[in-house]
This record gives sequence, C-alpha cells and structure tokens, in this order.
Amino acid sequence: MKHSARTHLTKGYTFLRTSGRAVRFVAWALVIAFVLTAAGCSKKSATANANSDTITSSEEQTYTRNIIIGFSQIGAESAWRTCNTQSMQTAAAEAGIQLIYSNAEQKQENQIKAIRSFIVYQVDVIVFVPIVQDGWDNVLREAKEAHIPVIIIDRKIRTSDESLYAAYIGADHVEEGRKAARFLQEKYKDADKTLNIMELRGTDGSSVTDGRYQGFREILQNDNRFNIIYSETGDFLRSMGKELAEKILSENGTLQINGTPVDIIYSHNDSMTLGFLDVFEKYGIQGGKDVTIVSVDAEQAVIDALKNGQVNCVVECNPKTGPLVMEFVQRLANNRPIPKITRIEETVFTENDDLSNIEPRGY
Ligand code: GYE
Repeated sequence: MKHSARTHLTKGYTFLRTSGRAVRFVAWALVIAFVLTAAGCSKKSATANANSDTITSSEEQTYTRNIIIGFSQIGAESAWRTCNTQSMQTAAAEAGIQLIYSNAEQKQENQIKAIRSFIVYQVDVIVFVPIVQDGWDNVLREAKEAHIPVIIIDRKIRTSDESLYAAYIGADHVEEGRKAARFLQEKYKDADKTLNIMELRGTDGSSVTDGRYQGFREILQNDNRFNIIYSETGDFLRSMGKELAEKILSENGTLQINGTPVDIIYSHNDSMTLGFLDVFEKYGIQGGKDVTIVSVDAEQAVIDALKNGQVNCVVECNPKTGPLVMEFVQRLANNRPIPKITRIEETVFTENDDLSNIEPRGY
C-alpha cells in the first residue's frame, strides 16, 4: 500500500470534531456503558476510547458509533446508476450507517455544492462519483482541511495531489474497452474486408468514457481492417441513443455514415444501446445480424437482447460496490488501513457463450 489512507486517517481524522458531535458521542457512550454494566461486564472488559471513537471489548470486538456518510451521486441516467445508488443505500442500512444521499442530476456544480454541505454538516466520510475527471481539487482540499476522508467510487479524478482522497473503488474502464475490442478481433479473425465501426461515447470528460475509448483503440489500432468512421457522445442516456439513431436513420434510411455502411456499433453503455434498438425496430434493422453490437454494463435488458441475438457481446461493469464501501468506512472509523485503489472484477458475455445460467442481474 502506498502512503495513503492510513496516513491520511491517522494524521488528521477524528470522529469528534465539534462540541455538538462530542455531546452526541458522550450520550452514546453513556448508553453503551449502561448496557455493558447491566450485562455484567467488568470495567476491564470494555474500554471507551474517546479519541478513536470505538469501544472495544476484551474479546476484541469493535463497536462503532453512528457513522454518517455524505454520498454525492451523479444522477439516475441509467439502470446501472440506479443499481449503484441502491447498492449504497442497502449496504449502508445493513451496516447501520446513516447515508445522506444527494442526486446531482448530471451537474458537477451540484456535486461540488453537495460536498460543501457535507463538510458543513461534518459527516464522517464523504463518498462521491465524479461525473468528470477534472475540477475537484479545491473542494477536496476543503474536505481535507476539515479532516473528512473522501472515498471516490466508480469514476476517477485527475489530480496532482493524490492525498486529497483516501481511496478509490471502481472498475478498470480501459480494460473494458480492450475487452470489447478483443471480442471483435476474435469474431472477425478470418475476415478480409474493412469493418466500419460506429462508436457511441459516454459522458465526455469522464474517466469512464476516456477509458473505454482508449482501451478499444489500443487493441484495434494495429489492425487496419477496423475503421472507426463515427464517434459521437450519447451521454450514457437511452434518450440520446434514440435521438442519434433516429437522426441517422431518418436521413439515410439505412445505417450509414456519409454513404459508408456501418458494420459494428461499439456502445459505451447499455442505455444507449437500448436507445438504438428502440429505433431499429421501426426501420426493420436487426441488431446482432445486420450490424454487430458490442455494449458495456450487462444490465438485464441487454443480457436478454444478447440471448435473443440482437446484441453480440456485453462487457460487464459491476455497480454493486455498496458493501465494499461500507466495509472501508467501518475500517476508517476503527483506525484500520484501507487500500488506496481497489479494482472490481468483471466478466464478458458473448454470443459464443452458454447464456442459460446467468444469474438475474439485478439492474
Ligand atoms: O457504464 C453507465 C453509467 O460510470 C461506469 O455510468 C459508470 C457508467 C455506466 O451511467 O451506464
């Protein structure tokens, strides 16, 4: 582990920042002390440590007082995102952690405002999903000065000061792009013609879009049969996928860009893929046959489309990070180290696989 969460935690992090919170803590400690005494525990078997904010029994059991997380989510642009929010809310409830949820409705400025209000409220930990990579240093410096650790999930930030956050938990989005490209390499290993690709990008400026864009090109750049003829952002939205498809198809009648037929669609998320499939029906285009479709996320609706042959490959992206976040928050509360970077493992589902035993996706 790098010089990271632990140093950040032990140097500046304390759960007792204001007298208000101190009162809350003392009240809580009294209740626990009462319960332990009533249960017949001797003084030696339980010690309350006002600085670490934990009470440890002789059995090394650790009790954590009410922890409050401020959670700034991007919004609800996709089923993936909704599942991610639910995962956080459910995991917090199960861990007995209070989660203050803020929906930024796709605006970075709303996220910055939410983080500032979490600082004023003096939450114990701030968790957020940065909609874009840049522009976080000032507000994160404010959190650091207030000694509030920050856990970043899903998307990454670009900063010259890595000490501004305690941990990052998320998928390797460059690898997701590579996986999409490797599927195409394999599918077309014997093809001896040019393959024209249309790319639907996610939100520009986000680490996810950058990763999926780069990883894809990294693998295909040395194979000149693959030709990316079109790349446009659909902002991870089904509605924008629909709009783009409608625009192209109403102008041309078929899926083509400046007279060049599209062979492959690489979509940075399932919502945009579903938007395209919505419009295909109207124009009599068969996804998966007339055009090869590779998508990312693996939400249930697109796994179903894969099973129906409308989609050829889905790269999984796992939104269920809530339990891990809560574990890290508990560890921070108990002065235990957490890893700076944690990667979520993911798989790929393709038309070549046995798809009969896929567990319900939950999103
Ligand atoms: O792929 C998409 C979403 O950041 C990985 O954001 C996430 C992406 C996910 O809304 O569906």
